[in-house]
Amino acid sequence: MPVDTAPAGRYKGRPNRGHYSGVRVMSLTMLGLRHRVAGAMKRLPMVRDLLASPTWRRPPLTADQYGQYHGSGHIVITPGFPTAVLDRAISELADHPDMRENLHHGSRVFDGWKVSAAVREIALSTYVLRVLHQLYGRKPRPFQTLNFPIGTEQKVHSDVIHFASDPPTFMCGVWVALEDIDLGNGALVYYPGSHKLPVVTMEDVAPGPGPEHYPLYEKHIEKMVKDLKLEPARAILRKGQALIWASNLLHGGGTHVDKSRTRHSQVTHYFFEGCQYYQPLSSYGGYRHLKIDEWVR
Ligand SMILES: O=C(O)CCC(=O)C(=O)O
Repeated sequence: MPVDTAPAGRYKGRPNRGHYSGVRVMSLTMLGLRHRVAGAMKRLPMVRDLLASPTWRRPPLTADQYGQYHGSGHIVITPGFPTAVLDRAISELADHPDMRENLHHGSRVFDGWKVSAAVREIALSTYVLRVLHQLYGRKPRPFQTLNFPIGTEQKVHSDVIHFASDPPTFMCGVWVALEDIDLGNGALVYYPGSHKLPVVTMEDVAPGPGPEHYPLYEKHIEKMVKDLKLEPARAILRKGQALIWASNLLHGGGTHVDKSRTRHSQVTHYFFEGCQYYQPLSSYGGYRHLKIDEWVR
């Protein structure tokens, strides 16, 4: 079970920048003005001193937590998201067809941040961004949100097969429990320490890349977990807690036993500044299928 060692009450969600009833209405002029005002504020001597003060600059995680993350490939944090924000991340997507029609274990809303201010606020939480900056020494760049109504039961995988960076390992997932998660409603399963195993590529397991060969990858990982006798852990989380996993940590959706329950959750995937980003599933030989989606903003 993951250890929750992060301090509570550190939430500094970003203010709603122009989402109203799910529609982005802020103009570019407003955005420019906001940047100019923020820049001017930062130049004020008092604000400059405050930003330079040791308290402000102190990293959010302890050295032990830093070591735990890099040693095991995961950490549970409590960013202190207001309950209202967590609830709105559910309610603002409630009418989305993928949240209500023919629910199945693949059901999810891609990039809900574009229509839900709360989803965006979670993805851009200042506390989470500071934690990630500390863990990776580079500025985090969120590039995708996924919101799930029920457990995915997704087979065990490493995110590197989907999202890779050069230099490697500069990618992670932050999975936020929007309600209490336990063994009954699809708690994530993951394998502590597995991020240190060699990266498995499509070339290792299939005649070539391409989503059509992905089942071969899943089979290979299943066998590898068995052969190496890897010990699973389950992410039992309280509402508002978040599990961060390193890109190569093996993980998947646990069985959603109690079908009468939901498993509302949000994962945000992050890259880090200054890398090349690509999708191994569509890359082959020397060719890299670059990932140039929008950043969450
Ligand atoms: O939420 C889940 O059950 C699985 C999520 C996952 O594996 C991922 O985002 O990579």
